[in-house]
Amino acid sequence: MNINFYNKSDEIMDRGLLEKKQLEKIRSLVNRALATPFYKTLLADVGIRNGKDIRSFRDYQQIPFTQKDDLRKAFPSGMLAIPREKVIRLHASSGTTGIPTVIYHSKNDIDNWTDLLARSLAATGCTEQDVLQNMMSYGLFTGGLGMHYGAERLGMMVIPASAGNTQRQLNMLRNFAVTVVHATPSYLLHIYSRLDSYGFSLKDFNLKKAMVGAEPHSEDTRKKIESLFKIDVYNSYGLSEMNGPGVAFECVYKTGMHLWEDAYFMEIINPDTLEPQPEGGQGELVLSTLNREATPILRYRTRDLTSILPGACECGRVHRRITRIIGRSDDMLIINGVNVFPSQIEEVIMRMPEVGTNYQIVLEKKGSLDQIIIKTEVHQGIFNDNTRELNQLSKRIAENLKTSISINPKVELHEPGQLPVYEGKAKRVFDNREKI
Ligand code: DLL
Repeated sequence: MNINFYNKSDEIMDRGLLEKKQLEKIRSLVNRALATPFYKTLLADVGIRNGKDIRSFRDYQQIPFTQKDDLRKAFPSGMLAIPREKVIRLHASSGTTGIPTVIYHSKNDIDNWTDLLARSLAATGCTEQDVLQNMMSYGLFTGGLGMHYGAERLGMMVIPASAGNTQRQLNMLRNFAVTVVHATPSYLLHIYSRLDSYGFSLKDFNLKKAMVGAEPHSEDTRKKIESLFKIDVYNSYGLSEMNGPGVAFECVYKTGMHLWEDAYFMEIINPDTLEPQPEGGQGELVLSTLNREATPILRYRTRDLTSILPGACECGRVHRRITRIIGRSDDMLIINGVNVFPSQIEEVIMRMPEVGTNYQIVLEKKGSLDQIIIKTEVHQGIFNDNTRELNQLSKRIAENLKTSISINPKVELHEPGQLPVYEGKAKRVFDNREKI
């Protein structure tokens, strides 16, 4: 196996040295965090006034967790740790109504993140010989720009295709002899299903690898994409609160994702008791941004469920591997890569006076893409009117959901009393997609 390194000394080092560096980085991270109003209060409550107060990892574990809601409450800049003029970019998490979670980046932050992606791509065997077509959306979402910078840094030729427009994607794949694509797994399967109808066949392409992430997918889905396209597919994990892609990435051995431990400190906790899990136990991933300047984050509850794989990887990297994400400890849905909480859907539809009180959110696979169906009861009066009005109402509900939370649902209207009523906790979400 050909093993490539982007910066070998950062990837292969003594574990003891890595841990020593991590503790030093935690101390300076705490000092940076103390510059924000949010952490100043949070840390003072547990008696931490200086990074020096963290003498061991045990001390570190006294720091309270940070949650998505804390980031929302700190909107727009309660977690900004550096002067505004030192910020060169912001990203915000997708799919949130009203208050997004905003992450600011300094020049060093972008530089470090870029290095992590260059390192990740190199770990999959990418080199400057490769041409990467980036099919993740460019914008506030981190999948576009994050990967773009990393691939450029490695010297790859990057095509900033962004998401959607399948025919154009296929043309570019062929015309520029693309060797690597970056996309959600569901979009790659969708593209495959459209090859024939757009008059393409695999022979038109020079594709060798795909980097897939941003949404949960199973080992079978990976294998399916590999065998359909006859390429290698690598799992890429990340979240905007931790920069975006480039938090954990598979190497050529494809046996779990190396979590870049010189940039992120990881713990696995039991999401119910919040206690650390024993070695190798499955639980929720908690991360700290060891290097970040603009928006330092301590002990962030990702809500993603995984475990740390035992033993060393054959590639020799010191950074431990996590399993693919097997679910989430909250109710966040990921629909074609877009993150949505059911409560956000409820907020949008309940704002409309024609809509009744009962609704359901149904998720299905339509071909390889996710389809979301909103079934909602509407007031009786509307059913007495003509179908044109009903059609207009479904269209308006769909449009409101599209503009406020970027989902594209099919809307089904029901007469009052038609949807099931639950005595206890209402079941609103019916996820009929493949389970991992
Ligand atoms: O999805 C960042 C990203 C972009 C990762 C491109 C990989 C590739 P967010 O929009 O903040 O950021 O969504 C983060 O998506 O907490 C997971 O629940 C889920 N997720 C991301 N990657 C994977 C993956 C980006 N490989 C949320 N497998 C995370 C399963 C994933 N779930």
